[in-house]
Amino acid sequence: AMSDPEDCQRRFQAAVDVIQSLPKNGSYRPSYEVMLRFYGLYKQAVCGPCTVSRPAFWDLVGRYKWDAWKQLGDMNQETAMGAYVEEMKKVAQEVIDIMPIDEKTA
Ligand code: ST9
Repeated sequence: AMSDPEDCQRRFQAAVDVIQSLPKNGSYRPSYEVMLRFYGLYKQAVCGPCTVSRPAFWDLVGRYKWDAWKQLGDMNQETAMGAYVEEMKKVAQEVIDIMPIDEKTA
């Protein structure tokens, strides 16, 4: 069932595997906003709430990443896994809607 914790974990792992196996440079360029959304949910799902301290001011990327994770507060790990999967479905659908047919295999 959808609410089964093992099912949730399996779907999440499948989504993580897909994203980790995508080429770094492809015809689709995810926005920073999209990447940060995936990042925050991934950290929340895998590590739980963010308890580390905010990176130093010169580490801009580190701070954006930290903020994306921190803002999820105490969202529980299963909820984060579900949201990650939903986010991937949403982005995949956007890619399908936007891309010309011949670029989908490029
Ligand atoms: C293209 C093909 O054009 C055609 C379109 C296909 C459409 C498919 C649609 C599906 C959705 C796509 C969404 C993409 C957005 C991805 C954003 C991810 C941030 N999720 O181990 P490290 C963290 S494709 C989130 O050093 P790796 C990890 O905790 C063209 N975060 O690096 C660490 O942070 P910290 C576009 C994850 O293993 C940091 O990332 N291609 C995940 O070398 C670095 O980890 C792409 O967008 C995860 N699954 O790289 C490529 N795993 O240190 C997308 C790890 O703070 N993939 N992290 O703990 C990638 O960029 C990389 O595989 C990676 C991991 C960054 C996710």
